[in-house]
Parts: sequence; structure tokens; C-alpha cells
Amino acid sequence: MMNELNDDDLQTVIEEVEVEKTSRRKFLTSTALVGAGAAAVPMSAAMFASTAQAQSAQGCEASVHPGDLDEYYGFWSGGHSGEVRIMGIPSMRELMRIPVFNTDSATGWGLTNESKRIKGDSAHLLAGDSHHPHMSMTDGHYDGKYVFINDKANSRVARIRCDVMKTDKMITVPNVQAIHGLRVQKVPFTKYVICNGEFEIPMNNDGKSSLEDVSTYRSLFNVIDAESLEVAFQVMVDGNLDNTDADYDGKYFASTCYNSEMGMNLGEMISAERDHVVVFNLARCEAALKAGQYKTFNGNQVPVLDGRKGSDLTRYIPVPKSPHGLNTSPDGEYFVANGKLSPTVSIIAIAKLDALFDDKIAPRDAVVAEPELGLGPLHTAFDGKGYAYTTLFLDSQIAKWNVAEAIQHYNGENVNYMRQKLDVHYQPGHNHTSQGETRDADGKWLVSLCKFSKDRFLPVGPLRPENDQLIDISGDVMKLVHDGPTYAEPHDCMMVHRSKMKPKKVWTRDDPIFAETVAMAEKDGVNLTADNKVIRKGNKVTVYMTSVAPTFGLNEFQVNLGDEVTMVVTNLDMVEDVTHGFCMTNHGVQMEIGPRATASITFVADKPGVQWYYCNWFCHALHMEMRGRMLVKA
Ligand code: CUK
Ligand code: CUA
Repeated sequence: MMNELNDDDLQTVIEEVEVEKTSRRKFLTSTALVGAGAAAVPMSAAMFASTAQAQSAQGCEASVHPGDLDEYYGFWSGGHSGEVRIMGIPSMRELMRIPVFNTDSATGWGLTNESKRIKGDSAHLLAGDSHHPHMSMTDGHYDGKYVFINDKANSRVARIRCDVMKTDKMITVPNVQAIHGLRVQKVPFTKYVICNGEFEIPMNNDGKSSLEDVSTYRSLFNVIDAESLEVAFQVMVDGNLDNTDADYDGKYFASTCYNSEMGMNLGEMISAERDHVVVFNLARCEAALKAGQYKTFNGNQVPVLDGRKGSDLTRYIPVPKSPHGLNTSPDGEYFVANGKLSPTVSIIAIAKLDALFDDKIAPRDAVVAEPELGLGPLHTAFDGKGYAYTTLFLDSQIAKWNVAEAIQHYNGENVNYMRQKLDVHYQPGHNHTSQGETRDADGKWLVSLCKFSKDRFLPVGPLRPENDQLIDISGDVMKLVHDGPTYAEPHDCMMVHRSKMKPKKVWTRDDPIFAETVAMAEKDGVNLTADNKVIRKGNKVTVYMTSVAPTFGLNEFQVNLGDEVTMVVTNLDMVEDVTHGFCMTNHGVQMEIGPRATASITFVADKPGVQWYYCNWFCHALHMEMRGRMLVKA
């Protein structure tokens, strides 16, 4: 197996890539040709099958035939759609959508009482911007339990429970604006979720302290308890924060900082040649917290530690220039900060951080290499075999490079750490390797989340899809194998082997997501799995109703005009995949009720007369007949 490429080999690689490009162009002009170049074009099912044969002849496993299951679950953020998507890898089939910060018509997320309780103080917000989905870990391995995701738009963090693939907790992080980078503690387990407050604001942002004095603006690093989803503590820093990651020792977190200048406009923000990576010392932060060395702001009780320059809790490592992504290598050796406005990435040796915190070395001494990769490095992924893959936004390429050799080169040795630059289409932001942010990085797949698709798909009007590309990295040469159009805007993704996941097939009746609704029924003396009852308290009416395909437990119920009606619907079907819906026509009321689940929704009966409700999840041959009447007396 050829692992090291010399310059001649590299030239061959580049030529191969050029040949691929040319044959792709030929393909685009002559549709009859389903040849070698087909791997790089959007595929129909038939083409997928035919190239799959060609590829399996070369040992590539990109094909997943109809009925076959994928090897990996992918969790994709949905950007300003506010959701999370589950993808199958390598087929790149979208398996499911998980509404999180958005409002979802199909499931009633944001409309149901259960989802409103989970959203808590932000139940009234109907929009969000999800960026970074990351799974909880135990000893640096995905544990299949939770996926955490940030909402940059409304400074929130949410948790998805992976047994049911639903959002089960959400918090609005106080004292900050725009939660951006988010990761989890990897070792010994995900006790904490870490995330960055991006935009700097006055610490007491009450409109009474100075709005103009920029020197009082701060941004905070946030440490959130993964189980309670409460903020454990925050750390005040200099500059603002962008992306973050954790080490594999349970000791350090690191965040990139752009705008160390604290500029308030573009020109000011990009004037400095260097910004920095802030490293947080977890043990010291926890000790300071215990010792009561914190302040509180804005009338809440969240402890804020002081990690500004000169603090014992943090170290500031200067790196060029407006760095963006921050990625830990799966061997636990390095933090890699991606230069964005610099063509370089900065490699920080985690083994040197003890000495840095003991002031035995200078901050820059922790930087062990700064390989030059190309224009606009944003994010780096790893294959667990010593190679790194960095997205080059401006060059529209992925650079594959050797980490050890980049360090040798930095030390003056004459080695070429660059292995290959693969064209992607176009302008990639994040990339991610299969299990690449864990100890189980397996070097099989790389996904490039390209921000622009331009000419890759049929035109669909001025708004175009983005393009998530699947790249086979199992060999010495990266091979593009699939284009996947996506809707706004997967920023980040992660891929977890299916062996780690144990999703449920039907709900269990004691699920905490609808526990409060069950408790309410008990108070009303209602057995949700047996009773169909209408309970009136003043002008508040609660309708308890069962559903078994193809009927609701009530064919009709009566209310008065202006009543506040709460529908509580329980699905008694035990059959996998038989989900019912409840929709009250003309009232904007819709929700999903999964097998064995209870869901509830509240609305005002503000229309007189006969109002039909119906099941809107296709459940039975007589699904159309699954309906009933709300009789509204004026
Ligand atoms: S960010 Cu969007 S491309 Cu929010 Cu992780 Cu880098
Ligand atoms: Cu029940 Cu459709």
C-alpha cells in the first residue's frame, strides 16, 4: 500500500484529477457517456448503480442499493432553516429531519404543548440558525446518546435525544449574543457541552451602561452541563470567539478568536496580522468556581469567571489571521486553527499546554507548525492515519496533507507535506470525516459542505441549493463520488457508525417528553390509553382522545365559540411506523402522534359551526376517513 507520495506521484495525482475534470466536462456535453467521469456528476439512480459497479471493481464502496442500509448515520445542521437532518452515509439519502429551532408543520414542533415546554423561555421564537451538531462521547468515542446543536440567531443550545431522534431540551444562554462554535467534552465523558458567544456586548447589557464604549464589550466562553442543559459557568475573554473543540485528556478546551482588535466594522475587524486561539484550563476554571471567584451579570445567577489576558484560567496563543475552524486531531496530539484570511493553519501541540500554563514556555512556542495550504482554510478533518483534510474556501478545494511532515517542514526539513488538492464544487465551509472527531476516526469518508452549487444541478431559480459532496478517502487519492444538493445551510455535520446507535421503534409510555401531559391527564382522572373524554373548566376545554388506525376515539365533540381547546391525542397503535396526525382544519393546528405516544396542542375555537379534524399522517387504507367533527356553538 502506497502511503507516501513523492513529487512525481503528486504530479500524477494532479494529472489524474485534471483528467477526471475533463471527462466530467465531456460528460456534461454528451449525456450518452456514462464512463469514468460519472463519479463526479450528479447521479440518477441508474447511473448510481452503473458507477457503483465500476467502483466496486476498484474496491470502492460508495453504493447502497435499494433496500440496503447505510453504514453511518450522518447528523447535518440545517443552518438558518433551524433544523437538524439525519443522512445515511454513503448513500447521502436524507433519512429524517429533526425540527429544533424552526417551526415544523408536519410534526407540530413549535406548536404542540410538549415542544413549547421544551423550548421554554424561547417558545415564542419561530426561527433559528443551527450550525454545529455534535454527539456526546465516552472516553473519546461516540456514545449514541445525544446530539447537541447551537442556535447562532437566538443564542440557544438544544439537545436531541438519539433514542427517539427528537429535541428534548433547549436553553437560551444568558449574558451572550450569538452562540457559535459548539463541541462536547470528549474525555472522560461528555459532562460539559462547550460553546462560544460570538458577538461582543457590554457585560451588563441593560441599555444603562455605556453603549458606545467598545472597550467594555466582552464575549464569553460557555460551559453547559450536558445532562441538565444548564450553564455551569462562563468565562469572560478578550476578543470574540468563533469555533471550539476539546482535547482527549479532559483538561483543555480551545477556541479561535477573530476580531481581537474589537473592531465594530469590517475594516477594523481584519486589521491585525494575528488574532489568537484561547485555551481554557478546565481544572483551574472548576477550582475558581468552587472558590467563588466569579461575578454575575444582568440579574441572573450564572457564574462568570474572568479569563481575560493575564488570567490563570486561560492562555492566548497568537495565530494568523482571523482564524475560523478549530479541530482536534483524533490522536489527541494537536489543536489545528484554520487561518481563513491566512493561507495557513496553525498546529498547536496539546502536550505543550501544561508548560504554557506553568509559564515555562511562551504562547507561540506551543505552535509546532504552520503549513501553507491554499486560500481560505476554514475547517480541517482527520482520517486517523496521519492525514488532515482542510477546506479551502477561496480555492474551492480540499487539501490533503500530512500532519507529521508539516511539523518536520516547520523544523526546516525538506519534505512536501501536501498530498493532493481535490476540486470541490464550490466554496466549501466545513468538512467532516467519518467519526473523525473521535478516537474512532476510520478514514473512509469525507464530506465537503460546499456553500455554492452553481452549475452542478438543474437551475431552480435565483435561489440555488448548496452542494454536499461525498469523497472516498479510503485510498491514497481522494475521490469525489457523490453530489448532494441541500437546502439552507448545513454548516457542519458528523458521521457516526450505525453500530453506536440504538433508536427506538415505538415510544414507551413513560417517555419524559410527554410526561407532563400524562401527569395532567392523571390529575383529570383520565387514562390516556383507554379513555375518550371532554373536560370543561370554565371556558377551557380539554379533549382527551385515542387514535387507532383508521379512527379517532371521538367522532365528534362540542365546544362553545371562544373556548380555549386543548387536544390531547394518544396513539394506541403498537405497529412500527404507524404514526397518526391531528389537524384541525382552518385553525393552523397540526401535529404528529407517533406509535404509543401522546401529543397535545392548544388553540382557540374562534370559528362557529362544524369544524372537521382529520389525521394528516398517512396511516391506513381508510386514512382519508380518519376524521371527526368539532361542533362549535355560537
Ligand atoms: S461555521 Cu459555517 S462554515 Cu458556523 Cu462552523 Cu465554518
Ligand atoms: Cu391516522 Cu392517517
